[in-house]
Amino acid sequence: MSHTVFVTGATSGFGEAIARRFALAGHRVVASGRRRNRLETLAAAMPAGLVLPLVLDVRDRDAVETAVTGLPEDFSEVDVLINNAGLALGLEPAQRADLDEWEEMVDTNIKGLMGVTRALLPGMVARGRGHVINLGSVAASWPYPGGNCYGATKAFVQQFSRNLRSDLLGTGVRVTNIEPGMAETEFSLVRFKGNADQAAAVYSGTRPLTAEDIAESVIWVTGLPAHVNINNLEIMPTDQAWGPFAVHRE
Ligand code: NDP
Ligand code: 8X3
Repeated sequence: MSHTVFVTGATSGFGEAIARRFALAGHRVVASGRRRNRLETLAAAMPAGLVLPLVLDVRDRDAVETAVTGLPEDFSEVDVLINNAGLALGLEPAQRADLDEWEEMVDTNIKGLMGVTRALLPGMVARGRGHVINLGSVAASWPYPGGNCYGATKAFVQQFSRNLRSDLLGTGVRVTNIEPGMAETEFSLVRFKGNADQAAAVYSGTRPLTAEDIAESVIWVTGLPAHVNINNLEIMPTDQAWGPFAVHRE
């Protein structure tokens, strides 16, 4: 079956890999993000007419509404939404963290995801089929120093995904929360404000997940029969696991 897929954050990392995988499999893809040149490069590299580049900042609620209602006919019946746009900023302890950065994470990872979901859900419900795939994180369930607000935004994504399932029961619309661990994308470059050495050190000497690994999991969950819903999928690199409890001693 051919899908119409709406991907947020398709200019880099997971979103770009997911958009590519769907387009190369012959599905129509609305590829959105803020960097126009990257979206146009992606569209030009894919089979003609399958990728619609859409410049969109998910934090702009009105722009999200306008973009969704203005989708050209060929791309208007979105049946797969990939809520991927998101970011972590900084790794400072809460008492030193930048409040503006916390707000940017909330505005993007929580409010942006809410807005795009709310704009696209009615069409899915009306058509009796659809799939919302949210990019959560292991940081939703497992705390780490400096993960403060970022992890909390992903905890929202986890519970929002579950509550969506409750609301959508009987509509034919599926919801999946994919929770990756360490994956090498531009994520750390963004977190460390463009400091390439600091970003590279995160992945140095280990074998992180790749964007392609996550795209593969998205293709898997969407390709399952319509009566099967993967609720939550936590994925770590083999080289990553949990740490022990931390104990402060005098
Ligand atoms: P990247 O930095 O490579 O990609 C992030 C994407 O989000 C970019 O395409 C960026 O596009 C987009 N984005 C950021 N802010 C906005 C915005 N306001 N409006 C629209 N798009 C936006 O990181 P990843 O691919 O790794 O991250 C994708 C998702 O996966 C995020 O939600 C992240 O939290 C999550 N994740 C990442 C993990 C990792 O280790 N890499 C692990 C677990 C989860 P542009 O700047 O062009 O707008
Ligand atoms: C990204 C993974 O561990 O950097 O969500 O928070 S982590």
